[in-house]
Amino acid sequence: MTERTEHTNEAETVPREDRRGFLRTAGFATMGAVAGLTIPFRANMPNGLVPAAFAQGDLLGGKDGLTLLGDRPLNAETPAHLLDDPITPTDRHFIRDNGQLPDSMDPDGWTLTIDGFVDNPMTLTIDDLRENFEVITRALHIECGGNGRADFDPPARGNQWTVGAIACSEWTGVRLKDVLEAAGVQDAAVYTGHEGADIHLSGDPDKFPLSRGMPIDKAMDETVMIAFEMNGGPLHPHNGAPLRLVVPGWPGSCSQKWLTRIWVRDVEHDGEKMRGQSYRVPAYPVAPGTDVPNEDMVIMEAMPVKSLVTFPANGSETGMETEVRGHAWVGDRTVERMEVSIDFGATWSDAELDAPVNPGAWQNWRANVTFPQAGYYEIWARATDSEGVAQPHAISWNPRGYLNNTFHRVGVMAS
Ligand SMILES: Nc1nc2c(c(=O)[nH]1)N[C@H]1C(S)=C(S)[C@@H](COP(=O)(O)O)O[C@H]1N2
Ligand SMILES: [Mo]
Repeated sequence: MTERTEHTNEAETVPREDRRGFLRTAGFATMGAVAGLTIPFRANMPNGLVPAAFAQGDLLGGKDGLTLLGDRPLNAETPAHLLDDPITPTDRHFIRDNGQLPDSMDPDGWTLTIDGFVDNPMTLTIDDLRENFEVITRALHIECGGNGRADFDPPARGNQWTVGAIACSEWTGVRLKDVLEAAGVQDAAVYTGHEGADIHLSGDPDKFPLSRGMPIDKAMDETVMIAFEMNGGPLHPHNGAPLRLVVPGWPGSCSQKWLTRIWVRDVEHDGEKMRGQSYRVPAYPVAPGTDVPNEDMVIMEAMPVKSLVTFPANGSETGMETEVRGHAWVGDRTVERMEVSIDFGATWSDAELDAPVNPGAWQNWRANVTFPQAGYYEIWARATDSEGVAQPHAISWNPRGYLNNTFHRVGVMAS
């Protein structure tokens, strides 16, 4: 990897691995000791009871500080201030599951099938991928198409993501393009269809919780990866272990987790959540609350320009001068400009913006702000992409609450 700015925040003064590993193996007595608690009625605790205070952490498989949105399927987002690192640690990568975890996530014996409109259909193990293709490591961002849905008015059905369904981890794997070239994509191919081993909520083995795809041109993009490592370690169970797609800049739903098959098709893929209103937006702007017929909805492709303020945290106290920093990203373009405002958007000043460490990575930015007097301020951050498109003030409303890229606002008390 090329240069990065490292910032640490308070939560990292305790080495997270140690704390997590310790908690995972600790009994109740030690858990109490860790939290600095005595449990007076410990003798009455049923054997195997997980103390309620620890239950969420346990459910989220060691994830650190994520906000649980729902547990069936499991969905959890990361508060903005916990996304401060230039590369998102595995235990802070958000979770968006449409079904239940596969029965087995054992990398040994896991296979990926490439078939359909290819000359050489193949079934590959993870070792085959490692041995036959160039293994690369890239920082790539994944954002859920519904990130920001909580701000829709009238509200949109679905997970009420605020700002934290975004992450940029470092992925190791192979280029999808290299694998597709080895399989020999035929001229008739127009689309991919992705399948994973997760289980539909109904338990029906014939149904996929999610099976999406992308146009063949996007599948052949250099940045699209089949990943078997995340941040130098195994993939987290809820982030698709042991094998997944990573399609930076496109709706997260393209990045199939627990990947078992890439079906090369001569028609647009019609798998689960490709049709109707799922991951689609109206072909034309509509007034909030409009019912849009299915035939007027188009499949979402590249995500719009967006940014986050990851320091300071919303609701925190700051001095009269502070560094403000975060990340900015955009679908198939790059972010060209980053600005901040402390006067509710009346004036904006340029922030320092890094180039992406590689194509498909988010871009880190920072600015120093000086508050003119003590009091409450809102820090607003606005990114502009390489086509001159900036983050808007207002949501472009759509029925399912996708693509909200309004700018991020963080309130602070300066003194
Ligand atoms: N097999 C499978 N892949 C999936 C999903 C899923 O439910 N099943 N969810 C998708 C959606 S909607 C998103 S936003 C991303 C989220 O990736 P993450 O959970 O690793 O953050 O995974 C995608 N891949
Ligand atoms: Mo998503």
